[in-house]
Amino acid sequence: MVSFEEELEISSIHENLEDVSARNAASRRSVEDFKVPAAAPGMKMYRLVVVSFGLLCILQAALNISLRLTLYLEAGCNNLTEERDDLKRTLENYVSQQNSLTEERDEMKRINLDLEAGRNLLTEENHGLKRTLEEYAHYLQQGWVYFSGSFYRISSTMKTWQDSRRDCQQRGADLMIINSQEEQDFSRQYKNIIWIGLMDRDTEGEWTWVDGTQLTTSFWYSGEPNNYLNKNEDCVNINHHDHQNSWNDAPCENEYFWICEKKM
Ligand code: MMA
Ligand code: CA
Repeated sequence: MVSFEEELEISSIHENLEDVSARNAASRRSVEDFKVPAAAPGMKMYRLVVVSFGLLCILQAALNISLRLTLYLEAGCNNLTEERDDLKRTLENYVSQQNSLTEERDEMKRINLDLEAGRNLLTEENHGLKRTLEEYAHYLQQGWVYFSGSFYRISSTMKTWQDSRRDCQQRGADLMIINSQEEQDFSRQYKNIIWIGLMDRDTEGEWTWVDGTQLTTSFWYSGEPNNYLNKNEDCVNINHHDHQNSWNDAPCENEYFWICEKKM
């Protein structure tokens, strides 16, 4: 038999159980409230397409960027190549310009050397001409007469052939040498007997001029040379001025006037 108290206790347990089951039901509802409702298969496909499209877009963008980057870098590279080629050409131009300048400089150097040599020659020639001019002035001042490339001077005193020659040599000249008809004619204007630079002292009959050359063209007076009376007539003078052929051999120790010649 169930007592009242027991009945009370059971009923309270019942109530508790109902409470618990009610709370459980409430909490189950609240959990189900938070659950995403299971998607339908069409929706899933839609999501997949959207996500794939998104990924494709990203891929496309990445490709675009990389393509742009490649083109940009390629253009930059081309520019650099062109610039490098330009610089190469410029450098080559400089090098060839420098080479031609070097050649020009060497040519100039050669020309300069030639000019220097020419100038030295001219300077030497100039000095030579100056000396000649000074010599001309000197002989003219001393009263020498110029004729056909030589100066001549007639002495005012008389000496032996040897002393006459010495006098000429002291004046930078020598006794006259006659090589042509013109010179022969020139020599006849002086009316005294005058020594000239011809003798055969070394070998009898071998007439030699004072410059060491042998006699070729001669202007002996008729009958000369005769080594008159074997008097050692080894020296020659101009004796017969009024004749084309005026020479005579005479003893070298005789004293006559003399004529000096200075070849210019
Ligand atoms: C001079 C003398 C000679 C010359 C004869 C010619 C008398 O001597 O000048 O040398 O040959 O004259 O007659
Ligand atoms: Ca004679």
